Amino acid sequence: MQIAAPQQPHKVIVGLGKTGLSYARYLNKQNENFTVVDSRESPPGLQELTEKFPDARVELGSFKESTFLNATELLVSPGVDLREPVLAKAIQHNVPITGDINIFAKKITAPIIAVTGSNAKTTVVSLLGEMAKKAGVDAVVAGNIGMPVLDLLNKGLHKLYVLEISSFQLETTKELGAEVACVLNISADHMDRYDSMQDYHAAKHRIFQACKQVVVNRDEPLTKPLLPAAVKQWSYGLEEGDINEFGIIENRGDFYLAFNQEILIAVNEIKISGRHNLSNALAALTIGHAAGIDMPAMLQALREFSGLPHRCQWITELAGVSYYNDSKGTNVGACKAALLGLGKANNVILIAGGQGKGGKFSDLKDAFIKHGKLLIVFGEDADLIAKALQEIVTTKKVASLQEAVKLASKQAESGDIVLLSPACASFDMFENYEKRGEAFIDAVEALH
Ligand code: UMA
Repeated sequence: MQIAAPQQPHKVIVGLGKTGLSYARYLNKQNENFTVVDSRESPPGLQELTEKFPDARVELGSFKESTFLNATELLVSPGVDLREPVLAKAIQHNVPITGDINIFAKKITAPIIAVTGSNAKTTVVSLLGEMAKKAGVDAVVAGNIGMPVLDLLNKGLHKLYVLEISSFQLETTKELGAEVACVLNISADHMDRYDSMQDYHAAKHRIFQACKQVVVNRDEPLTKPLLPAAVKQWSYGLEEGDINEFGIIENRGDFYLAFNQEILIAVNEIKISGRHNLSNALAALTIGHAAGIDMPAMLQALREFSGLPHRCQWITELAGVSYYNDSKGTNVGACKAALLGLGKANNVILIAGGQGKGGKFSDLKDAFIKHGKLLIVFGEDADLIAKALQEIVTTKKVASLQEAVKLASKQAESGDIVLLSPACASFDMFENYEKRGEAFIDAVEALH
């Protein structure tokens, strides 16, 4: 591996994953020299970098202070913690730092819809993408969803950018200037990366910098920013809305999504399941309306939207028991939403476990009291979850996800739900949450 200390001041790309490679492509296009650093010895983007940019300087292993302090600018990947000592020192020495969303927002003149939140970001931006498409708007969905935004600059311009933005990406974003900005919800996540909930909250609220319109979730007061009255505010919530608000109304025992107290669409026309998904549907409609997307087209897209894999994904029904894969439920907030969204009285057998990331599992108590029947825990933080909840729900510990599924199927009765919503990251046992979800589906299919 070519390892060379830079001779002169230079831009430094920190982290060689998807974002790092997109920085390299971007700087290369600008004819700029750069150094790439990564604290892993063989980072995921290394092969592609050396193939495409054989002249790039690469430093692997422990970060070197001199490289950071000599940089004219640090282009930081979201996975790299700004508290990382070498990086923190460079920031203290006023070395400029930036992130991909920040660079992108400065380059683009078309409107940006910016969505963040602890959960449901990907569902909402995907649905918004479908809504824009149905309305004939030339829109693209990118960001934390898996498409680094800088790669969009190489692919021709669009009329509307729908961006999923993580708190990590927001940390390096200075002035986003979104047409519409929304924090969907805030619950503890990534607490290994933040010193406090306040810090996490502050990172999320950076999405509102210089935005033109704001969308607020009335059911989650922490999503409301402190902004001047001149910034237009829209809101949605699961209760009936007021004038100019989105909400849910009841009419003769049936429920409808509504705007301005007028019916938009019946709840039973919507395919994505659970109350939390009604909130997601309302979020997309409110954001889309603020951005000027045609309402009938949005409603048609909502009717057709059947959700995303690994997010409260219905797998099958066996002997009257429904199996749901919510492997993307990687924090307590997501798990709680799935329990409350899918549960009916005490009919949920929950499979949870993995790496807890400092999450507060006792926050699941109320949801368990309402809907929990049995808790099956596995993985690195199984004992922590059990300790937090075993007083209120029967809890069993198993060694693997396969064992959890077998036990769940033995204990379940007709009308029950077996839900994998781990409230944890997957990395102790799986490559990622997708692989964990696939392993769950395989284990369920093996029950046939
Ligand atoms: N690295 C270091 N030192 C560190 C930490 C990381 O060198 O201290 C290196 C790693 O060795 C690795 C590289 O940085 O080589 C990885 O960079 P990265 O973690 O920023 O990952 P990317 O591949 O660039 O993917 C990132 C987002 N990842 C994270 O925020 C952790 C992806 O979100 C996103 O899709 C992608 O940019 C494109 O925008 C993933 C994610 O898990 C899905 N996001 C979190 C979430 O949704 O909860 C925030």
